[in-house]
Amino acid sequence: MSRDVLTLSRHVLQQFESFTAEAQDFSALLNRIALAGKMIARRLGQSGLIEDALGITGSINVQGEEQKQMDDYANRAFIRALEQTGLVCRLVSEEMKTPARLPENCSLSRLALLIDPLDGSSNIDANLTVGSIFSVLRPLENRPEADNQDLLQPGRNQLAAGYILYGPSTQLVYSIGKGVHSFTLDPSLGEFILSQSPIRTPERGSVYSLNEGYFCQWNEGIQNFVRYVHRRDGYTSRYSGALVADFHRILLQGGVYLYPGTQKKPEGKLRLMYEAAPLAFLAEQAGGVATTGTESILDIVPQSLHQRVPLIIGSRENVMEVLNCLQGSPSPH
Ligand code: P6P
Repeated sequence: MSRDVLTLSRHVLQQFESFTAEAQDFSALLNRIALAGKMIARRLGQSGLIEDALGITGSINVQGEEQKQMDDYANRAFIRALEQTGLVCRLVSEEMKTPARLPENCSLSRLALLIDPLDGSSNIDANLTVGSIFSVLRPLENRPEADNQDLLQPGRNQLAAGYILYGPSTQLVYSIGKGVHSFTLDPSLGEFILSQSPIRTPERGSVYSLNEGYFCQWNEGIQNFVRYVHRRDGYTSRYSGALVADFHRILLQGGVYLYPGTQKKPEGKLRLMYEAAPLAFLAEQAGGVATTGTESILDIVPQSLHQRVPLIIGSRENVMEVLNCLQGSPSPH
């Protein structure tokens, strides 16, 4: 029997189990995020062929990093996909110091979208996998809008989170808190079609994913975990340089991804509100865990929109092995 063609917008409505205005707004919002993803996927597919799609813009982004042409394009794609919809007001982005208002006079009480528009963009010039990460928050009514304090809330408050993975196929993975669901873009239809639902992360996996080039900068606990996996059969290393790709593998197959802090940068590299928190939301929805090493990612109350945080995320048993090493008691095996 052929599989039903279930589109993203219909799946979102089904998730709400009713066609309320909120359900329709969410369906429309996920559709506009998907539109941004289609625009970015199309541009990535042409990047070796058209002028100024590769390389750098010459400016430095809010992260203090060289902005890639595609970083700028991806950020503008999300703005263009959302600016006239009235679905969200503030767009928080890794590429912008302050949130964009969509449109300028929008009501700050409307939903906010937080994005890493193109994660892993250093992979682009080598034609490797990259992704976009998104998170949806409702502003807190009891917090001032000034300085976006009404957005500084723990990841457990997210209304939705997900990512778009630009790989051999383009996939959109999302959750509104009712499990994790994956869609594959059918270019001939221009639609994201349901491909895996629900996604459950194995209790244990064989993959560990971290950049061992930083070994000397890590604390003793992380170094002990690396020594442990080197001695132990059953672990294999995979690290692509794109968080979304490395996380997607672990979400499906199990294992653990780490981007630890170092003595010099205890907070690590990854951003809490639009990288770690949305992926932590998905990880927990799929049965996995996400921690800084001392606290759950989803419990952290952010102090700023672009706050960095160490990240250890993946299968419950693999993350526990990391925590055992951090707490000084080498894993039992
Ligand atoms: P490093 C990409 O810049 C990113 O934010 C993640 O996608 C990726 O996992 C990590 O940084 C790679 O950082 O320091 O290993 O090159």
